[in-house]
Amino acid sequence: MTLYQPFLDHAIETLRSRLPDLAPYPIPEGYAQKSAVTGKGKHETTVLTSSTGFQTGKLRQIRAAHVQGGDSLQVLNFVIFPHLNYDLPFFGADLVTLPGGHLIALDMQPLFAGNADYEARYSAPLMPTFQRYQADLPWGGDFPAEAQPFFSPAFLWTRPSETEKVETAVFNAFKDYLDAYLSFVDEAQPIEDPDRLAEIAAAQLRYVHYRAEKDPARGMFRRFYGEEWTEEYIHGFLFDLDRAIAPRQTTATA
Ligand code: DBV
Repeated sequence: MTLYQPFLDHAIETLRSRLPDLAPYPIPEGYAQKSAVTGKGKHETTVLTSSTGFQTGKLRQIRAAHVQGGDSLQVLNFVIFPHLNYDLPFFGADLVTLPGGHLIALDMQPLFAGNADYEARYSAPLMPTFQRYQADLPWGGDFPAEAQPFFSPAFLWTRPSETEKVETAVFNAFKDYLDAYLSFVDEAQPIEDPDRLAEIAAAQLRYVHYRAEKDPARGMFRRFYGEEWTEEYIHGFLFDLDRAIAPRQTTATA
């Protein structure tokens, strides 16, 4: 069973058709695909994590982590990181299916939370769409307070119990949010002002440091693939801005 493959297929097809300069984003050796067998006897399942990466002139990294572990573990984590000379928000989709149900986080995550001008540019145009889906996808309840500054007023956060909701309303919201995001990308102009550039870099690093340190998936990845693989996956691919800014000398691995 795969629940989020259609989301990933749609995203890749849309990126290919709307971003003429789409190019691959390098994925470290041993990280594009990783599988592990878990469980015993008839509960034995294979958990496969597949990674996809792209980049364009305006977008530093477009990446997807797709975890497929049978009916009770399906995850698509799809994030777009703009280059540091654009003040575009992040496109953040965290689509998680666990035995307890579905957890859906979909947002255009702001660089500057609570900033009226920024919200007018990057959230207001999305609010009618947000309101339309919120009627069908009620608020998912509490989530870490420290994560709140990283979400916009259009944050679609919901925990539907019905899989059919994911296949219809969530899928349509994902498509509409991605479509709106790519229109923001089309309009985006490079920033030259040094102070503004410094603010953008600080905001992106704040977001990446928080997500890398608090990645709710860390425990899951460690369980399946071990700590070393997990830390390198998080810091070397999923949230790799530090490496992109100051590429470290890769020590020759024994
Ligand atoms: N989350 C990731 C990556 C994942 C992933 C790379 C590839 O950032 C999966 C895998 N997210 C994942 C899993 C869970 C969550 C939870 C497996 C469930 C963990 C569990 O309950 O066992 C949005 N993701 C969450 C939660 C939120 C998000 C709010 C619930 C966390 C909680 O309740 O403690 N997107 C996520 C997030 C931020 C964001 C936390 C913060 C800025 O942008």
